[in-house]
Amino acid sequence: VGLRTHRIAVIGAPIEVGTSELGAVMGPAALRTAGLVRVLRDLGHAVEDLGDAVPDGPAEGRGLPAVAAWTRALARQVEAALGDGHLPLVAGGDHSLSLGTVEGAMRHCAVSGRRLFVLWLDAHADFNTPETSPSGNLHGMPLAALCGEPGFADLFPDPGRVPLDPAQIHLFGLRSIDAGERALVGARRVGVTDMREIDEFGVVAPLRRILERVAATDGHLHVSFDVDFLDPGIAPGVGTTVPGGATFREAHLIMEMLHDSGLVRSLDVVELNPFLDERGRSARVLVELVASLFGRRILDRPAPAAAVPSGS
Ligand code: HAR
Ligand code: MN
Ligand code: MN
Ligand code: MN
Repeated sequence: VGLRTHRIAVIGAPIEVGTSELGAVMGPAALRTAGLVRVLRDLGHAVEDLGDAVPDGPAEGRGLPAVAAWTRALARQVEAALGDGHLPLVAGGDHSLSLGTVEGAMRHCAVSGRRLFVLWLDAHADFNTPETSPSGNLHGMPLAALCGEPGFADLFPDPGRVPLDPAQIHLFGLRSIDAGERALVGARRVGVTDMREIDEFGVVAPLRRILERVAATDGHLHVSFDVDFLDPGIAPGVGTTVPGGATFREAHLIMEMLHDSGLVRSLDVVELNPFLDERGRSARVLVELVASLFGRRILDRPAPAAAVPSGS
């Protein structure tokens, strides 16, 4: 696997209307401060920092109208970046921003003809509806909304919109799920690799299966990386820490495998809350991991043949 260079469009999404914990609005700035753009350029990528997105409409309060305004803006920007041949890297901001990024990727895939797959690296399933949510926070609901579950009126007003198929989603790292959400994830047959599976088999076997599935159709892999996927011991800067998260080495290996697959075409880095961080630690860990996803490697040796799907 040689060095792949991309044209990367970095888009800040300073959004915290989807959560009750303030501070995620500072996430994009902290990621830039930790060297996000510089690190990618040093790897040889052409990086355009498009600055921070601006909501398309009033975005006050924590309700659906505010999230809808962000969703419109981000969907449009991500679709445009992909159409331009860029790989959009959207830096958040709470996880409701993925309503926009995944929607943008869906619209692009409707044109490119590639099948979209969404890899959701997260402690949570983010598959609540307003009905099942214990908190009412929209960052716990984006996947349900994208899949067309009821209760999200006006978020996607186009009556002809084809919802995301839950079979195109794979939750990875799951260890916190609400009762109603669990029932829904099961009923809709969302792909899941929970922490129990990672404890028993490691990250390589389950991730390889996912990558093989995407590679089979040369699909578009959208990766949505929630900081709380990581163990709070290495990434405390997030409002919803859950014990027992991925270690640095697990996450690092995942990033290397994603890179070697060549399948990632869009990326979210979400839920960083610098107000809760400890001296920039979490932001720095995230930048390290992003660098690995974009080709930083320890040695210039071919990846072990067993670790990557063939043909890429
Ligand atoms: N499941 C809980 C809820 O809906 C917590 C969701 C937290 N979500 C995120 N993103 N931090 O994964 O309120
Ligand atoms: Mn450009
Ligand atoms: Mn999340
Ligand atoms: Mn989460």
